[in-house]
Amino acid sequence: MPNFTHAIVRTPCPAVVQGITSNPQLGAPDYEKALLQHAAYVKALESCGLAVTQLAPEDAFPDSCFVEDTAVLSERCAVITLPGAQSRAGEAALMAPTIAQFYPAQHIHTITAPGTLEGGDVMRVGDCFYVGASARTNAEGIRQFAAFLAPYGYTAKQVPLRQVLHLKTGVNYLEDGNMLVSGEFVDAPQFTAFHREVIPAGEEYAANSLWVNGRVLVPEGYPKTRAIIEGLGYAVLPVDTGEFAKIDGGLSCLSLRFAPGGVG
Ligand code: CIR
Repeated sequence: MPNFTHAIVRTPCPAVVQGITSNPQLGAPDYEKALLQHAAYVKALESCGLAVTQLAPEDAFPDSCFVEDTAVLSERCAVITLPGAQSRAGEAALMAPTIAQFYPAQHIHTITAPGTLEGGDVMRVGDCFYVGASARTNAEGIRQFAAFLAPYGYTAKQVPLRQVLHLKTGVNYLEDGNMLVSGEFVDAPQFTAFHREVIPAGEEYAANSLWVNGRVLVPEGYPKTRAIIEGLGYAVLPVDTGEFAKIDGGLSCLSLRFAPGGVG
């Protein structure tokens, strides 16, 4: 995978305190803290060499800081998604004009109803895109996605998913053949060819650690996972995402990372 040159983020809006959550017992995010954590996240991306486009907060969409779910970006093409969460469906159209600044129109494709797909369900390994068939991403969305990618020489492989929100909630590729796996993905047959590191019990949230240009962003507060990743030889950048964790958001969800126009 080529290094990323760009990232897109969206500043959390005040309504982020009403973001969708499967863990209401954790309480709502503190808005001011979320803003500070988001700013530190942007700095971490910049320190990895990315030019970060920061979009304005959108209060109509509480979860709109989780831009990863609105698009899948590669060197050769861009796919605007259609989030399966009803309150988030409009976020994709909101992102489209920004994508158009980076990709020629003929290389931008858009998932349409009845298809749904969220970027958190897409994990790239080289030219293969694994797609979680989740409550948010349906078979028709995956079919459209695979058809969009095929002419560019990319493939899409469906991964069944039963327990977690998105595919990348539980499994992430760190490049170099290394993969972090947790829960239902520990023995998933799709991933047995990789060097898999199992996330220790109690640190499942850190399965969503993020490779960026040879370094790995790791959520703060997960020392065992950090040690595992350092043991693989990566320099680690700890980033506090505690406020986003309260509404099921992880490190990858908060940005789109890409290198447009690298190939073809
Ligand atoms: C949601 O439920 O959609 C948000 N509260 C969290 C989205 C997390 N996104 C991601 O994992 N890519």
